[in-house]
Parts: sequence; C-alpha cells; structure tokens
Amino acid sequence: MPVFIAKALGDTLLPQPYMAGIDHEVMVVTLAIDLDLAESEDFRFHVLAIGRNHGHTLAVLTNPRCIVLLVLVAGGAALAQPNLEAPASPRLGGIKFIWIPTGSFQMGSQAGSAEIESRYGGEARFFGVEHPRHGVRLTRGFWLGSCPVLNEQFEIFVKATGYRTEAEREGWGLGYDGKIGHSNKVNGLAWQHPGHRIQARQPVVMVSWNDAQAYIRWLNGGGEEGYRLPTEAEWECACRAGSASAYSFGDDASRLGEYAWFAQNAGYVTHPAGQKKPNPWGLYDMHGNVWEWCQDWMGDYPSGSVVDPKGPASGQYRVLRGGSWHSPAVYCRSANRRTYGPDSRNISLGFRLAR
Ligand SMILES: [Ca+2]
Repeated sequence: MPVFIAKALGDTLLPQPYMAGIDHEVMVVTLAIDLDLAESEDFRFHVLAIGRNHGHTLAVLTNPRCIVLLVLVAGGAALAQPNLEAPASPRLGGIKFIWIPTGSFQMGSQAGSAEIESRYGGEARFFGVEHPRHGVRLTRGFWLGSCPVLNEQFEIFVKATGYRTEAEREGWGLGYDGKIGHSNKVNGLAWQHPGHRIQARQPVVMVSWNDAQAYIRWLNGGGEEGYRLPTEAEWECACRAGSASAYSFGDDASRLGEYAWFAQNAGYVTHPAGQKKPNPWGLYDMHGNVWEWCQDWMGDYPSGSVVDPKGPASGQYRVLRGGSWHSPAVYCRSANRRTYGPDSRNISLGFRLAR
C-alpha cells in the first residue's frame, strides 16, 4: 500500500473537521494535485489518528488505495477536537463544550435575498441583513456548549442565588398564540412556566439577554472565568462547521427535520436538547429548538474581510441566531439573523454558553 505525504495549503481546503475514527471525504482537488490521484475516483478516507505539533495539525488517513499523512500548515481551522478537556465546574450542571478552533469562513448568505425567498420562503426584504457575505477570521479558538443551556442547568443558578428573571420581576413574558405568533404579553409567564410544561432537559426559554448575562456573571464567580455568550461570528462559524450552504448539512430544507425542531415537526413547543443529529462539529440544536442570544449588538455587515468581529459598540437590539421550534425552515438557516431588545423574553428565546 503506497504512502503519501500531503501538505494542505490552507485551512479553507478542507470541507469539514477531521476527527479520529470517522470517515471523511477529502477534497478532491487538493489531493489530486498533491498526490497525483487524478485518475482515482475513491477519495474517501478513514482518519486513523490526528494530533498537533508546533501549531501544525497532522492527520493519518487511509483508504483502500493508500495511506496519507496530511499536514495542515495553517493551524488547523478544520480540526475539531472532541470535548475531552471540557471545563467541569459543578455550577455548569454537566454542560459539555466542544472546542471550536481558529480559522476563517465566509459569514453571511451565499444565496441572494430573492433566491432565499424563492427557495425557502419568507420575504426577501428581511434577508438583506445577511449580506454582504464577507470573510471572517477568528484568531482564537473557543469552547461552545454542545447544547443550549437547559432548564435543569439554569435552575442551579436560580437556586444558588435566588435570581429573579426580568419576566418574573416585571410579571409578564411574551407568550405564544397560534394566530399572532409570540407577540402577546401574558402575565405570569417565566422560565419555570413559559406556557408549556417544562422538562429538565429542554432549553431554558423566557430568559432575556440581560438574564443570560446575570447567569454568566455567576458562573464566572465560581472560581473559573471566561464564560460568555458567543459573538455572532463565532456562532455562525460553529453552526456552519465548515459548510457554506444554507444549513450545516447542505441546502436541502427537506432534511432539516433530521437536525432540528422547527415549525414543521416541533408541535409548537421546545424539545429536550440533543435528540436530533448534531452538526459535523458535534453541536446539537444549532438549527431550531430555541433562538440563541449572541453577545453582539445588531449591525450591518462590513463590505470587506474582518478579524474577530464583535459587532457595533452600541445599539438597540441584540442578535439571536438559529431559529426555534416556532420557525419555518427559512429562519433556521446558518446565516439568518434576528434581533430583540436585551430585555426581551419569550417562549422561543434561549442561549448557549461560550468560553
Ligand atoms: Ca438553536
């Protein structure tokens, strides 16, 4: 069996993360050039082992025709490490984190607004904020929760601190009405009773951006630091998991039900997290189930490439991502953006931790 040594030229050459024990399609062009495999039709490789050395990522790939030692010289943007070193504060209540490595991606929608409308529904005028698509480089890897924060995890915070959410302090939240969506103000709604019977492993809802920050301040007071909401760019990078398509699994919305609870399959309620398929980086419920608060204020996208974007310095609305149980497929796309004021809370808004 021949052995080849391939040198990938950059982190954008690899379509998805390499993880040991998993089969991967290796980008044909790269290997065809480097390995002279142009005649071969078999580019499916099994990853035997993977590791890092002096900032390079090394992978040993095999397929029936050859063994390849692949060297990623750009720092390994396409490498997703399994959650072996996840932080373990008891305050987290078992939240698992996935390591999202440094790297570059194209942020925003590849499809134009009219194309989104014709293919996925909704109204084109709402999709302008997904453009222009622009290059983003994230220079620091980060941990991201494998699931949104669950009721049983948020409850640890509430029990420890006596914290009362904004919905509780003001006595109301936005509830769901089948005819008018969730714009009706309902007295007495709060995370413990958002209008449906809650389960421990459903994502917490009816929490505002401000409530999420209070929870994060408490987590950071527990002897560990650095918990936070993801930036919008971090969220989209993690959601895409190397993909450029409308969803992390491709452009075909008919497959969304395999990965997400959304308007067509959720029965108008949140579902316990982690039941659907994860994205290629091991993140669950990015598409659908609950909208997820990001750290950023809402702002227009830049026209050129940016590094570690954090959104505008000030604003009126915070960004939410990913769509929810209440959302048609068009709003569950990786590039879709939604906004609410930081004190807003309703039956489909939740969040996910970063660190
Ligand atoms: Ca989600």
